[in-house]
Amino acid sequence: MKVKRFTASDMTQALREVRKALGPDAVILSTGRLPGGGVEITAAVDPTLARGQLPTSDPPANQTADQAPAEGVGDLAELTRQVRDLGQMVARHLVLSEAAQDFAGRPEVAPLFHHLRQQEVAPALIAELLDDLAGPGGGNLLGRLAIRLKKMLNVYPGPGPGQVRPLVWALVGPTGVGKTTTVAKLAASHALKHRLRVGMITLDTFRIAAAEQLMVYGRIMDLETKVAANGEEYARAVAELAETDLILVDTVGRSPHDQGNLEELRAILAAVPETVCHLVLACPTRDADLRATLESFGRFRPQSLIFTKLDETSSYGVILNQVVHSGWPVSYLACGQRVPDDLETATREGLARRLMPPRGEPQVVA
Ligand SMILES: Nc1nc2c(ncn2[C@@H]2O[C@H](COP(=O)(O)OP(=O)(O)OP(=O)(O)O)[C@@H](O)[C@H]2O)c(=O)[nH]1
Ligand SMILES: [Mg+2]
Repeated sequence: MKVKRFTASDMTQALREVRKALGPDAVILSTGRLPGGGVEITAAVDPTLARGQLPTSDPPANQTADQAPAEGVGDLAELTRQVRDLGQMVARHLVLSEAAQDFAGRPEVAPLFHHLRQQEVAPALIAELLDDLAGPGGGNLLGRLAIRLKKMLNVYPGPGPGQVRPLVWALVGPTGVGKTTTVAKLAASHALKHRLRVGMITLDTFRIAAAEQLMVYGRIMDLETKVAANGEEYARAVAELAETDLILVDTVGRSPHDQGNLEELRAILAAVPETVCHLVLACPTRDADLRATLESFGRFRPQSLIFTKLDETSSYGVILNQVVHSGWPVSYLACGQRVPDDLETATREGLARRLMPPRGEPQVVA
């Protein structure tokens, strides 16, 4: 843990210094006003949790998937997580109240500050987005904010040219986030719109009727669909679908705190080394829970994030927060239950638009 003290003329400047020195995952330990004017922040960062270097939760080299961790180790990890979440919550509160004072004194950016706060964008990112936004010449604040948002957001470029076919995409994620529905949407859009040969495999033999759920989609779309219960069957199913362009793999939903079952799923997917995992997350999920999910599912080395259930919320800040925190790009957005209509390919423009104030809101011109 690296702890440092920063002083500056105002809170925004101090936060900028914190971010520059310690990165976006810095936790604010204390803030205060200096007697002679100006502010001070004491901040800390845990280098093992730095942005874009999410722990993969891989078991130690000498620990196999079926070996349970020593008694008490899981409890300690959970306690550490809770203390960290609590620290982040307090820090968020402190930064927000301090930043609110700063931005409230600047009427040209105050409405944008409140809008981004409503969107639940992380305080440190709000400070970065609004810092010096007005600039000396004033000008189009909204335009500049949109540009900054697009720069921060990162989208999946898709498979590179010349990628060996078939592509094998597995959707992993917590329970009930929409993995199976999204597999069906992706299958429909790639088979019907892009005219690719698509096959599907479900590894979900855990839940009653889960495999049947995908088989039904397969029958409706006339796509070959297979069920696999272990690594060997998975490898065989992929081999049998060798004539396709894209194989979509549905997986069983697992809690991010269920390390044993996650490891079991990882071992099954490892039977086909060319498997590319995409992590499915429901947008109406608390930021801290998403963070824990990203850390836990880091073991799958996902190449992209898919956000679902955007239709069930009007706050999209968690998408920006997680993209910046993890360094992983967004590939698709699911905005409803209809297969295949409610799926869109993520673009920087589309994501930034969702985070911007709606058109009807008063324009902020410096
Ligand atoms: N509103 C909304 N509902 C969705 C969306 N995607 C999926 N759902 C619904 O969410 C519920 C769960 O979807 P599934 O596709 O079965 O989720 P899953 O992740 O496969 O669930 P498990 O296999 O049990 O882990 C269903 O009622 C879906 O219709 C979405 O984008 N918006
Ligand atoms: Mg499912």
